[in-house]
Amino acid sequence: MNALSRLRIAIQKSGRLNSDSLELLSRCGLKLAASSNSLFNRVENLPIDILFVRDDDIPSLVRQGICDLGIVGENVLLEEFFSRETQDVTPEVDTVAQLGFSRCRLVLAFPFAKSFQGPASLQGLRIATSYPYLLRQYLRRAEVEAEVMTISGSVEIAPQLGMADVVCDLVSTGRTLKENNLKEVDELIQSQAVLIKTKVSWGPEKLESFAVLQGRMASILETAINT
Ligand code: PRT
Ligand code: ZN
Repeated sequence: MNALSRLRIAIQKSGRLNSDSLELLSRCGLKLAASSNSLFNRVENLPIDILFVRDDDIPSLVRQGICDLGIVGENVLLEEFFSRETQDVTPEVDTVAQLGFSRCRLVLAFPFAKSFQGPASLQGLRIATSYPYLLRQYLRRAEVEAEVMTISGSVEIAPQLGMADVVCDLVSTGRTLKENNLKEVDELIQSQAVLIKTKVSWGPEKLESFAVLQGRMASILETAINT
């Protein structure tokens, strides 16, 4: 069986999604070959390969059909979608399943002392975020003009440093916001990890491998919901 007939799945190389993604694939019965290559691994018992990448690269790898499937947060998927809103005709991706892990929310947070009376309170403010496209979408809908300051990490510290007035960032427990004297004032999206699938068409071998994987995953997810 050549490389083109093997199903290729992109997962995060390291970070919050990595171990849950690997665990799910392992529960689906996929046995990874012992390999010295940390970016690519063959599955021994099914015609499937795993590619380890940064989570931000997963939507475009799957959209372009370089990978057939991917496991990524809905936040990253939506951000990539809005970053391309004026662009091309390349097919989008299909979301096959919500996987129930890496749950978080993208929220707006204000310093404790600053009051929020709806999106209009953002007018003219500097907002630090790693999600500029989702934030601009929110601002457009609210018909508010604010300065979007894109930073790739440690967003919550920006107001204390005088870099921004407020922030728009992911929360799960809410601890980081609290530690930085910030309060949640509005929610942009809720997110969890999802399995996405390319719209680029497959040959019969890939279709067969996908059917096996999807069947096993569906019963695992169903069990998780019912327990
Ligand atoms: O290197 P690579 O680009 O692959 O990874 P990354 O650094 O971009 O992402 P990573 O591993 O940090 O997160 C991967 C995905 O996990 C995210 O895209 C979300 O889908 C999901 N996720 C779930 C989270 C969180 N929970 C989360 N709490 N991602 C980030 N956070 C951060 C948040 O940005 C904030 O700084 O955790 C802090 C808040 O956590 P609490 O618990 O204090 O609220
Ligand atoms: Zn990332």
